[in-house]
Amino acid sequence: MKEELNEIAGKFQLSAEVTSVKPLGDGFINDTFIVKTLGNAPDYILQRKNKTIFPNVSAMMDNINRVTNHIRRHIVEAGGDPMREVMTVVPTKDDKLCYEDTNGDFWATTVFIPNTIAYNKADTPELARKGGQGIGRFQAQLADFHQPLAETIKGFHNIRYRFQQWDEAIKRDAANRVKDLGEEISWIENRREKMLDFWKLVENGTIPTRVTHNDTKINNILFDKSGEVLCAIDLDTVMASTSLNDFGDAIRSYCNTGDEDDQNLSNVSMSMPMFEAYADGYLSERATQLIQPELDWLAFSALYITYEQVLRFLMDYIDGDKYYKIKYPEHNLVRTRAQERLLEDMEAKYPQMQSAIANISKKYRNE
Ligand code: GN1
Ligand code: MG
Repeated sequence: MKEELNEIAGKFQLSAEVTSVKPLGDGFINDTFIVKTLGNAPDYILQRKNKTIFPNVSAMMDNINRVTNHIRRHIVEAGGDPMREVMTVVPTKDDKLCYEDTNGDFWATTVFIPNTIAYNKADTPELARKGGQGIGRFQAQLADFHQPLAETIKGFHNIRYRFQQWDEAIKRDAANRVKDLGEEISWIENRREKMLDFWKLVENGTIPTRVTHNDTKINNILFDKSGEVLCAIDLDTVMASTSLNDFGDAIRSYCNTGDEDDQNLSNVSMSMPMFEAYADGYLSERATQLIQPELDWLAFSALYITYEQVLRFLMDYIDGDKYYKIKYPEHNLVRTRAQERLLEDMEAKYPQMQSAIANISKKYRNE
């Protein structure tokens, strides 16, 4: 395996000889490796992209390449550091953005950014504020990106499409688990109409579609050692979507006082101080650019994305754990229950969340 990985790394335009290739992190979707090189040359991140989840890796890499090149131009104009404040895609020696190996797996490489921190949890409001600012800035850098992007995962945050998949999964009952999930399934069904009512506002254009990240949980943001956001990573899902999804998914992760897969549900709740801090950072960059319906529905986006996440974890459990990597047999069910608890707490705090957004946006819009 080691030799094979070295060989795969060697397919890319690296600026020095490879000294080692080792696994990095524990992503849910792709397999990630760090490629160390000789001397002062940069190191690299090598990823085997999950081809079941991403049916067209070339189109995905083309999205990432165009988006990062666009962001890089803004960074250079602003006098920033283009090697640290945005990801850099490294092409193969024959100038492609990904390499297909003999098994039909697709690999892609980016430059490794040294001296950074990625968090799995936000433990201070200050960190949440910086995270919000980081995603706000990312969206702002892409506000003038008007090229079409490939839809890397069909209907990713489209709840109508998710219900279609959900109805099929229940009917298929591939792992024969539906019979034990009555409570969880009713929990989803009780909220179906409310979620679809919101989605109609996206379908009728009241809430616009923009270029967004779509997977903004905290460990997809790189911070430097002084606590400033450097850049958004894990750009596999950059595509056209509503700005709300990036906000909602971040709240789902930054503001949870427990873990995403906490077995102890009493650890799980939505922290209002973290919510206010994240919203303050995000709106400091975006309040004057978003339109009123986006601001009106910003708090709801946290409920929407958390709901979608419950549905996706439970659907994967029903399907027999085909999508997310799991660490033990009930993992997807544990994730489901922990995210249900988080959403219930958000529902209880929704009026507070809404008034916080209204106050913070007024502040930044000088109203
Ligand atoms: C996956 O790839 P990663 O671990 O950052 C997933 C997200 C989920 C998240 C749940 C492409 O994110 O949508 O919200 O797990 N990414 C994809 O933690 O499905
Ligand atoms: Mg990730």
